[in-house]
Amino acid sequence: MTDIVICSIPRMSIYYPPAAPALLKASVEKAGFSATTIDFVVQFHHKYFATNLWDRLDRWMVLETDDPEAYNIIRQETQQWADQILAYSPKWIGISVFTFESHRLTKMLCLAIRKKNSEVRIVLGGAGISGDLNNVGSQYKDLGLCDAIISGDGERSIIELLQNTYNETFDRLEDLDAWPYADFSDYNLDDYKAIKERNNQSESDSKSLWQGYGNAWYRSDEILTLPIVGSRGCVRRCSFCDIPSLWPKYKTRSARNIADEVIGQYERYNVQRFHFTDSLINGNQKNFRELVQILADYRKEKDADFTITGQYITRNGDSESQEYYDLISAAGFKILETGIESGSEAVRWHMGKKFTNRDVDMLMERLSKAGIKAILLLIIGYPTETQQDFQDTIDMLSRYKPYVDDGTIIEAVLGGTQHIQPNTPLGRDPNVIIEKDSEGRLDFFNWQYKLNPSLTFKERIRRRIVIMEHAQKLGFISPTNNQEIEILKKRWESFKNESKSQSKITDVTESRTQSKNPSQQKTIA
Ligand code: B12
Ligand code: SF4
Repeated sequence: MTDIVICSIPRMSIYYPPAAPALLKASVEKAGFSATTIDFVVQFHHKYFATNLWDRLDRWMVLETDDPEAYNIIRQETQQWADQILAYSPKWIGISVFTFESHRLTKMLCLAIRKKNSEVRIVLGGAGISGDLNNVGSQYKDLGLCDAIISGDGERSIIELLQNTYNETFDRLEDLDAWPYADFSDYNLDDYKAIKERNNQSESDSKSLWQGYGNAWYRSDEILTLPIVGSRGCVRRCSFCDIPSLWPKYKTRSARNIADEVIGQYERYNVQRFHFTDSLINGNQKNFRELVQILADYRKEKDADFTITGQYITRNGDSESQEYYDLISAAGFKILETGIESGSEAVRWHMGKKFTNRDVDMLMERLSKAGIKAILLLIIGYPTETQQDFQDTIDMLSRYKPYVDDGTIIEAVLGGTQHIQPNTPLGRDPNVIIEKDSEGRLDFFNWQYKLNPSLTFKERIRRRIVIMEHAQKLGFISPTNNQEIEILKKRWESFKNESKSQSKITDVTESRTQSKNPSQQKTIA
């Protein structure tokens, strides 16, 4: 008998064990209740990854394909998962819905649980519920699939739920240091090791591409990675980003508090890598510098070998120095993901990114000298992007080829062209017209910007393909290419079907030839 079972469900890449249930378990137990966490993501991955079914199952979740075989497998899985959960005789079952890509599966799991036990109560939480524009969580509640939904940070609300005082308010925690560290004790952390071994045994080349990010070859040779949630929200307000609307205030844990968790988990589990889930690890520069100093001192003193990855904002290069990057490296920071977004300063300025090409040049040079690797995040087809702006991005990639060659830039994420969310400054811009799909829903990929009418959806896709070919020629690796192109292809198909007047549009997302390196393949299988 347990008060609550909290489970993670696909679709999540398994670069590390899911953070949310581990944090919620720690908070719930500190408040005097019992909690058990189950990770169905890793179970599902172990069973299907590297089999011929993997892509179909993944497509069923992401592209919502009408595939009876995939549906039947998911139905069987969710029934087994329901048995596994119910074996704990919980009062509550919490399902962590990581993104909208888990909605279909959430529904199946709720149905499976309901069918087997009509007494147990179900609560849904996670970013796939909190930030969902279609309010799927509320719809599921209205349909009786669940009994409660928790939006925003879950730590305080889930305790209130168990105390029967929860009143459905969207919560954001104030003092992050006051909450306990993640508790991974229910997970078999060995399950998250040896991914490289499994990859080597795989039957097809494409699965690691479709799953993308978490399984890229150069990340998989780590023994164990754990997530760390250092801050929530963001200090910037980029025009295309919904993070500031989801987290109106940026909050960070103190450097000491973060370092204590890193050191504690390292000493307990011999963690080889930590990944910060933060929108920006250097949002608060003072705190970040302090963290870096504490970790650099610890690593030196104990000869500790853990490394760290996370998302990092490029800042004014003149306010930083090579010594600073050497210290970041000494603290263990090994890969920084940074949203450069465009090679055009005009585009970046419109986005609100607040750094120049010179700042990026300085950053690349310093990272290279400090032995830190970079992942560049790019957006193709931003509303104001002209042909010249696009050319600037192409030129930037050419300029950075030496950093690909010396191993500094390990990946360029080209994305799925600009997607405009309504809860962003771009979404509120009267010059942005978002089209509707055949079911009358807003199609956030298919938009027009009145001030740049030649940037049609077709032109955005064209640019995405042109830059992909350019990046591949230069040797950039983009492991999520296949997935991004396939999503665009689906969008394009639905756009074509609706645009009767455009019946002669050619399919700009058609398959291309494969590169030998699986991580560089761009073919849609
Ligand atoms: C790290 C990250 C990733 C990583 C790692 C993913 C992974 N497997 O762990 C990568 C880069 C791979 C990734 C990819 C994607 N991501 Co992402 N990602 C994030 C990020 C930055 C942090 C997530 C995180 O771990 N946070 C820390 C944990 C603790 O927070 P949490 O899961 O939200 O949990 C808290 C609450 O939600 C709640 N809660 C969670 N579960 C439960 C369960 C119960 C029962 C309760 C009561 C409460 C509760 O309590 C927790 C503690 O407060 C967030 C943005 C952000 N800053 O949060 C986006 C975010 C989650 N990602 C998002 C999206 C859309 C994606 C992609 C679909 C993007 C794409 N188009 O490919 C893919 C999907 C990949 C996948 N299937 O794994 C969106 C989700 C929006 C939505 N409504 O669907 C977010 C919010 C970003 C955004 N700007 O909108 N992502
Ligand atoms: S894009 Fe990154 S830096 Fe900009 S607001 Fe969003 S999370 Fe912050």
